[in-house]
Amino acid sequence: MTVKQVGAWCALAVAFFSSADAAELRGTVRGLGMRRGADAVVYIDAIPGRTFPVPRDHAVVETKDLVFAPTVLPVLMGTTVDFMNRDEMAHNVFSPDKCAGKFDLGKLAQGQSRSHTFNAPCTATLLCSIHPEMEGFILALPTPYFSRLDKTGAYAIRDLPDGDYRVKFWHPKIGEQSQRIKVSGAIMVDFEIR
Ligand SMILES: [Cu+2]
Repeated sequence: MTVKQVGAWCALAVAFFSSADAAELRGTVRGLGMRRGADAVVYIDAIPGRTFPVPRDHAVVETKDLVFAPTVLPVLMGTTVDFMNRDEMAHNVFSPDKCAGKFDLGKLAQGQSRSHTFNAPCTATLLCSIHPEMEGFILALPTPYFSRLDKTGAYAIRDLPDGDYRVKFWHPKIGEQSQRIKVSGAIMVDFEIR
């Protein structure tokens, strides 16, 4: 079966495959370029009537070599993120975004860590008041069904119940793209960014 749609976020092909595990949505995103792939996220948008328990484990973003690492981090909303400074110099972490609570963690010395909890769906920009060139992103998402792209542009969203979903793509330079996909069992969907 082939799905063709007009628009920047285009499903190239849909194929069904048998998997030993439960349902799964996976495939590749083409047209991004290798270097930019790691900053891209594919995720399932909010599912009406479904909520998910807040993860107990904290996620971690480091400031290292004058960058936020990882640059883009997807988390389930409700997740607490620890910001750890691994550089010798001091850093600051703040976000001007309302959906992230416009937080400011102050000055972090080497080895220092401070936390913030992302309670609402948000594409939160992370900035450092000391180094204006630093920029990172936390994607606080409404479902735990998300995947960062690997080096080959592949993504995999596992344990996804059957359903009709809005699949979204996000990249800091490209923005958000969205498409409905019907998931039944294990399904493979390749996308192309135009
Ligand atoms: Cu800094």
